[in-house]
Amino acid sequence: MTDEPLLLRALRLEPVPRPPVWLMRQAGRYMAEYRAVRERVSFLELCRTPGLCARVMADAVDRLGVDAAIIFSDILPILVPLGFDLDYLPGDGPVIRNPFRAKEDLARVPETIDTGRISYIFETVAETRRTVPKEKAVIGFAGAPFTLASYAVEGGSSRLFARTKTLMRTDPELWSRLMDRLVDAVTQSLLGQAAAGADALQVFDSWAGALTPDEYRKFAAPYTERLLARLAGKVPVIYFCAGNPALLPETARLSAACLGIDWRIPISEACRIVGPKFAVQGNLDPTVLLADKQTIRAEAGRILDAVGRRPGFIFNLGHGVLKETPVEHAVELVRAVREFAVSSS
Ligand code: 1CP
Repeated sequence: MTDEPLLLRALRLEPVPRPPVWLMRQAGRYMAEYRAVRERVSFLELCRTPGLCARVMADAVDRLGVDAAIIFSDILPILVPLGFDLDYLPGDGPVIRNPFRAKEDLARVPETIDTGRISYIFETVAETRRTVPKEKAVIGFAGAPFTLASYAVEGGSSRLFARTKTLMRTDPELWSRLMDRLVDAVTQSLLGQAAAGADALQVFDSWAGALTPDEYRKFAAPYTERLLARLAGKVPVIYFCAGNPALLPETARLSAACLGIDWRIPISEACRIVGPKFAVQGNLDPTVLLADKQTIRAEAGRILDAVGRRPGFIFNLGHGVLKETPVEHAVELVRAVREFAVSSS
């Protein structure tokens, strides 16, 4: 018996006794233990305290019975060494007080970041690796360049990404200079996380789904590809692009080991589009976890029956756990996936 994490075997498309399972945003506000920690420290302080990050994630992994620990961190703190003034406001989410809007703003975005300013992320990886059992994979992560640019330009969360799209269309040269700097910073972060002991890395492109396939090909994919190419041969990378199944044929050209699939497309259809060369991860609608346990089992079963035996299938949600989710429902989902045996017919 090997204690190599199931997730790593699945990422290499090797046979596994059952699909590995973990949940995006598996530690967070839906868990009482997490809320108790947050009563004592702010979110940014928590991110900057590796021992506490490792504890928060290890407790969630233990409670849920999942096969992987994603490090407890966030995609946005990388913007701080890039010259952005980031804060998280209770209820409103992230804010960037000095957003990127014009040519003059480029001068305050360094070409390379001082990685000393994100060393707490690397320490969180190392500490999480020391804390969780060795048969569980530790996943490092970062935001994709487009998604990070959208926060930098909008100054926070957005629904329409109007400023971001206007900048990229009206000043493609400035857009590309900003994206180059994001690619470099994210590359430094992910290489550092790999060196600190991450078994796999995930790149979150949460908002690239707002683009058309043409725009994605022009304004987002080349930068993501440059990032992925720099990580090639180091550790396997999962690329998760949410919100727009029309982008799948584009994402299937990228140098990732695995593609994350949201819930807006049947998983069998997504697998057909991306072909056999990628592992695939997803795609249960996170709102299913708000329903009763019987419904949760039925919906998970539907996905497992369709692709549970496909080499390289990793069970996950189609986006992050919602904060209204009852923890026992998430536990029940993981139990249902763990009961699925690949050899049964
Ligand atoms: O306590 C709090 O109020 C903070 C809430 C919170 C948490 C728990 C934020 C603020 N970030 C996180 C942790 C986090 N973020 C993790 C690690 C925990 C885990 O997965 O279990 C990860 C992987 C992320 C990644 C993240 N942050 C993404 C990509 C995934 C996704 O959901 O699309 C994005 C877009 C963010 C930005 C962000 N950070 C926090 C919030 C509320 C948001 C989203 C804001 C928005 O909708 O624009």
